[in-house]
Amino acid sequence: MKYSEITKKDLEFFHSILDSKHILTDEESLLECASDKTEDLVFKPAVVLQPNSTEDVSAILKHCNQRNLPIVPRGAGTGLSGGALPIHGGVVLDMQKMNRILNIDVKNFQVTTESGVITEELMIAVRKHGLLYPVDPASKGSCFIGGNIAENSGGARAVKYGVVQDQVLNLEIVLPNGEVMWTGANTLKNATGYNLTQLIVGSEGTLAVVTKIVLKLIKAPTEDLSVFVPFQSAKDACEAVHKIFMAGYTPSALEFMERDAIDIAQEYIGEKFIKLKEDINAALLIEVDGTDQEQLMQEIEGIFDVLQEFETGEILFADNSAHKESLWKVRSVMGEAAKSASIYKEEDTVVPRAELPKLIEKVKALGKEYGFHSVVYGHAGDGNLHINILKKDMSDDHWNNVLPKAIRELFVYTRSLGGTISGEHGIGYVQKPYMNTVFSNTSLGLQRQIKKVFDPNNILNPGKIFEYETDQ
Ligand code: 2HG
Ligand code: ZN
Repeated sequence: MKYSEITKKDLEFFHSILDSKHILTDEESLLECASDKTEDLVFKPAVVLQPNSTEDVSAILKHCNQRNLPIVPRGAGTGLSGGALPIHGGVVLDMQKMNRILNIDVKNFQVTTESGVITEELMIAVRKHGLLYPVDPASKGSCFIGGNIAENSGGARAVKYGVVQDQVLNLEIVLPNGEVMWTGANTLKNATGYNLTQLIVGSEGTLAVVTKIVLKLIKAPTEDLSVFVPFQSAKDACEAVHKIFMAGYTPSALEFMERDAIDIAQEYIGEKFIKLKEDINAALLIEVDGTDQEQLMQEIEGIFDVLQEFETGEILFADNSAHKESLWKVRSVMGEAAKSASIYKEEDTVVPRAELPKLIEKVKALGKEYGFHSVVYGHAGDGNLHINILKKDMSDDHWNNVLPKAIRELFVYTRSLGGTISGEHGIGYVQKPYMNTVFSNTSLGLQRQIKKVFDPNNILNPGKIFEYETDQ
């Protein structure tokens, strides 16, 4: 697909819509929007536009559509599959100015927000009303709620409260031709027509630009307890996960981490909150929440009973909020820490949770076979493992030509366990060669046709999820 170049006339048009300070062409701003948190990839756009309203977004999209200019919506750039990379150059639509929380409807447990709001700010705002927006990605302090919609983000609490798709009631979107529409209704139930809301969730900015979001909220639990359980064997830690659920417990978080991930995270933080004995190779970080401390204690004791059959190390019980924060900090910086150590690729495999032990074993076996080092952690309660493959001193040839074979083998295996290749980070740019490990040509063909219905000129975030015309 050949796109037009941005001309002086295009810039003049953008100046007729936006304040000059929201049209960025300086090198620093272009470079800032040239990458996200995906590997070491860099694609420079020609211009960065910062709309302030739905009307701005509409006028910009309409123009790009008429002029055949590629345009890539961008949140905070924390994505891990390259969804925000402007791989064809063109326009980056930086949503950071659309950062208003529009309405907290305390009677109906709903919030309406613009898409450029930082997720944690939204959480804090609703919390003041005793309400909880429960989707808790590790990057919540910087990521935007709009980016979370685009990628269908999850995070640690998804195991009890669900992922983004479970919280979204309605979306205001702008189509590539500039038309503005709402996808659904602000209701808890909706059996009215096709579910366009859910089609947009997770569509990675390829179908429309999300400008407003209506989310459902819950009454915030008042109590929680966290425990850190070291295991001698990573496979055992994974094995314990489904047994906890089978015994009747639903933790609000159930996170897995390998020894390496804990060590790297603590080194990155510069403090050793958790001291592990030599024989410890993995851990589970378990949280339960509710409104009654005593009941939570009973739940934790019940979970300990389940864990008795495994070789565990000394269990750390977070008995004050500082201790709890330290434990969770180790978990939440894990991704950042692994990525600061080396160039990396991150896989986001997800399987039915009883299959986790097989998945972790396969990852390690493939590492031996293909010569790669992986640091694995993730949302074990959801069957979702983040597999960070570190390049370290691997040759470029091995990295570019051999490693993709190992990844393909891992994905085919994941599929054979009933799983899929992304739980919460999306397909974006880097995972699209692997779409055919999980989808038939019929399915890919249907998905491609949906893209064409929304974006016949393929201007909106082109080259993401799959190629527009053909399979890889
Ligand atoms: C994690 O589990 C996250 O550490 C990292 O998936 C991604 O929050 C993020 O941006
Ligand atoms: Zn995650």
